[in-house]
Amino acid sequence: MMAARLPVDLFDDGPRDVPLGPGAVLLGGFALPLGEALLAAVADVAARAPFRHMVTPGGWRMSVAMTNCGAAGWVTDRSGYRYDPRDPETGRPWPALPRAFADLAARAAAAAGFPSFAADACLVNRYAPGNRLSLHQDRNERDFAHPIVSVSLGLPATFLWGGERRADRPRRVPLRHGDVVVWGGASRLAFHGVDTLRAGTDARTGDVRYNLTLRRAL
Ligand code: MD3
Ligand code: FE
Repeated sequence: MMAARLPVDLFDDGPRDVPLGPGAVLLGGFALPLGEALLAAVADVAARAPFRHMVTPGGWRMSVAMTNCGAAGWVTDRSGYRYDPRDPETGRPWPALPRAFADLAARAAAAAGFPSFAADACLVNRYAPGNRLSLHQDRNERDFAHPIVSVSLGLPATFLWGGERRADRPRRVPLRHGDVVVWGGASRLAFHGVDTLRAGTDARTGDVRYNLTLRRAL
């Protein structure tokens, strides 16, 4: 018997390459084929450098849990923000940057017009329902000519993309599992954040969202 043709749109989950602004592009689903390998690598990193809630210079504990891998990791404490070659919690160097992270970042950056991007650091963020990341700029890296590549895994989130000034009303960009965004050029110093994560269940990550930000920090 002939199977009934389902009313599916083959392109529903196809590529969604959306230019977000000068130097910024959303590569929808770019990391989908690698999702499981990336999550396995996150678990491996977290086994050696556990997720923790860092304290801001102002004394607030961050709701988002973080860890790092690579030659240096982004940390904050009462003394300020910095890249540190060692994990302050263990005194050991951060776990090496997994090959899958570095390869993905290079391919995504090239697809977005940054052909020679070589990440040396990755901040791994873990969001539970109710967690948010308030508007900020990423300016602890040495050279802003390098883009930042971000990879979303697990629960969906709403990314908040502000402008050059903190007061600019942010645009809301939905990010799903497997989405990759490359932020370079004139967008590199844009204010950005993540809206409060809504509760949900993802088949791959359960009740959390992970975000990888691959950077050239040093
Ligand atoms: C735009 N992470 O770790 S990723 C961060 O989803 C951070 O966890 C968010 O902001 C997250 O610093 C957003 C997207 C992102 C990352 C870096 C950027 C957007 C950016 C740097 C400049 C402009
Ligand atoms: Fe950021």
